Amino acid sequence: MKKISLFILSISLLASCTDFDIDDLGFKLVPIDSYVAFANTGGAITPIVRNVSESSAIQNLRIECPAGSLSDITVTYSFSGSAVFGTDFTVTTPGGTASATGGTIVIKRNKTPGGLADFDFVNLGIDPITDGVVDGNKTLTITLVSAINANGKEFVVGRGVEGATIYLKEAVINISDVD
Ligand SMILES: [Ca+2]
Ligand SMILES: [Ca+2]
Repeated sequence: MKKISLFILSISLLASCTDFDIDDLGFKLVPIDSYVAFANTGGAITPIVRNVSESSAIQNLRIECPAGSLSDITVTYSFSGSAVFGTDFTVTTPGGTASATGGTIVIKRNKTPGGLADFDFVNLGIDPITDGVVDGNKTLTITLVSAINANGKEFVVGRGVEGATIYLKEAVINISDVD
């Protein structure tokens, strides 16, 4: 009889724990968002702004998918600003394309999962052009437009939640004239 009473007491105590949560056990579940975004130095979410000149080396902009992907991701981006593709800068596009309005680049699926170094990413190389013309300073904004993998999964571009600030969807490169 005592055992049965204890059992009933235990059940009623459990039933009264309406706010039971996995956090109560000391665990914290932190999901890794499935987004594609630019990566700033050290994982910072501050805007990416590079101040360079026409004679500067290629600017590698890292585009990452921290949660990884089951297949290669094609990322579409656009250009805006006063810098002109083919005149003020050109692009190195591994597995992608580029034109005056923007282009695509492919994040290859990492074949050796496990560990931070295995995050799926690619570097978009923006190469400033020394044009030999006095043409003033130019600015270039690269905006991520969409990202989809070979399985048809679409990724959110930029970091953050809908309705709030979206981080690292854009990267800005200011190119100063050297002539
Ligand atoms: Ca120029
Ligand atoms: Ca120039």
